Amino acid sequence: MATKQLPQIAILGAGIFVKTQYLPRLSEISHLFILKSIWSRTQESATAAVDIARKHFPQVETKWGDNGFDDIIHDGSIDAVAVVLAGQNQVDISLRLLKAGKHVLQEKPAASCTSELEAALSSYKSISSDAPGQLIWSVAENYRFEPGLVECKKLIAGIGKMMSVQVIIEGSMNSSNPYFSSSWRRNFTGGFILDMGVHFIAGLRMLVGCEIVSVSAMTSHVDLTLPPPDNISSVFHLENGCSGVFVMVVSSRSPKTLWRVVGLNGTLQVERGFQGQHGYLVSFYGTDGQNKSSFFPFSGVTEELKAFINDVSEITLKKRNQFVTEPRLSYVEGARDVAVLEAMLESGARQGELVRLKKF
Ligand SMILES: *[C@@H]1O[C@H](CO)[C@@H](O)[C@H](O)[C@H]1NC(C)=O
Ligand SMILES: *[C@@H]1O[C@H](CO)[C@@H](O)[C@H](O)[C@H]1NC(C)=O
Ligand SMILES: *[C@@H]1O[C@H](CO)[C@@H](O)[C@H](O)[C@H]1NC(C)=O
Ligand SMILES: *[C@@H]1O[C@H](CO)[C@@H](O)[C@H](O)[C@H]1NC(C)=O
Ligand SMILES: CC(=O)N[C@H]1CO[C@H](CO)[C@@H](O)[C@@H]1O
Repeated sequence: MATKQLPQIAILGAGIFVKTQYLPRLSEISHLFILKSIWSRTQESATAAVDIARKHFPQVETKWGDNGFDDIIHDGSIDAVAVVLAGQNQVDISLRLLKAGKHVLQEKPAASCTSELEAALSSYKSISSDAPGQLIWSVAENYRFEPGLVECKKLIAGIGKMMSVQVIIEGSMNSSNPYFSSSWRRNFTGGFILDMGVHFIAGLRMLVGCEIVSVSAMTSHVDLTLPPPDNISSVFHLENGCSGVFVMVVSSRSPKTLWRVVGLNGTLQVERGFQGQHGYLVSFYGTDGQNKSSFFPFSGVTEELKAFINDVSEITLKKRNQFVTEPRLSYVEGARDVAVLEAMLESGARQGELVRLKKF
């Protein structure tokens, strides 16, 4: 019997996102890799995640604590590791894994601030230059893989010269949300604005296809059950000369996720919706007064995981030298999302002063 070689991966983390997203989505593509182990700080939480995973990955091992982490680091059969931990610890752990020669898919945000991003990128550079082959450090940002946003990227040229951009986010991060009590998100500078906001900035950057050069913002703390700030209103300026607004309320009674770009020849809008499934409704309004809409169900997490596993397979199994990895997964892309929000938060702390973006 021919045995097809598959990359072997481990997951670090056994929280809500691993149990409700990683494991179900990975099970859809279980023919593409072998899930070797799941690690958590405590045996109890690692076991709870492994119990869920066993249905699709019968051979998965339970690892916990310092010893379990060392086992993963020293296990030469593990090609890649998904790091799905508290935002404050991810960079440190990712760098330790990279040093051990593992490819890493780290959950967003890429880091908690730009000084950490700078240090991270310089460590990665030196680790990579010592590594015998190509070493991947990816940031898992599913919005860059959402079919609705990918479709918009294809349509954007049709609106002609860009005149205005709006990003309106009214979240529903109240006590019914499973992440509401997450302690690390509450102990994060920028609170939910940074942790959730990187998704919407990723969508914005992808849609407009150029970088943000400067921002000005007002922030406030209104809902005292949330960490500060919980709302932000920002003006941003794009490299292409166009400007726009980014408004985000962490917890509202009116859930809304919308990007809208108005151009000389048309308008493109993408809005979260529900048509039997959750997804994005993409609408194009043309010069002839016509509008066209299509609905794209969510599948960003699956697509992003598939892309990472493909990159790992190409490099470790097919030994393809100088293989060009998926650009939407690159660490630098994740870094740029964080830099935009940090600049907005910084401007907010200084009553709207114009802040120029750090370039990554
Ligand atoms: C915008 O519309 C004008 C006039 O209809 C046309 O000449 C031009 O090519 C269009 N530009 C784009 C980018 O579609
Ligand atoms: C919050 O973060 C600080 C600094 O990152 C850390 O020293 C502290 O232990 C954290 N507290 C909690 C409750 O996680
Ligand atoms: C939280 O927000 C959702 C969506 O708006 C709403 O259905 C739910 O009732 C809210 N829960 C609380 C406790 O306010
Ligand atoms: C889009 O066009 C349809 C007719 O083709 C019309 O019924 C609808 O109101 C239009 N929607 C908007 C937002 O203009
Ligand atoms: C920056 C900003 O928009 N702040 C607003 C946050 O929400 C409260 C309550 O609606 C407003 O008073 C603030 O102006």
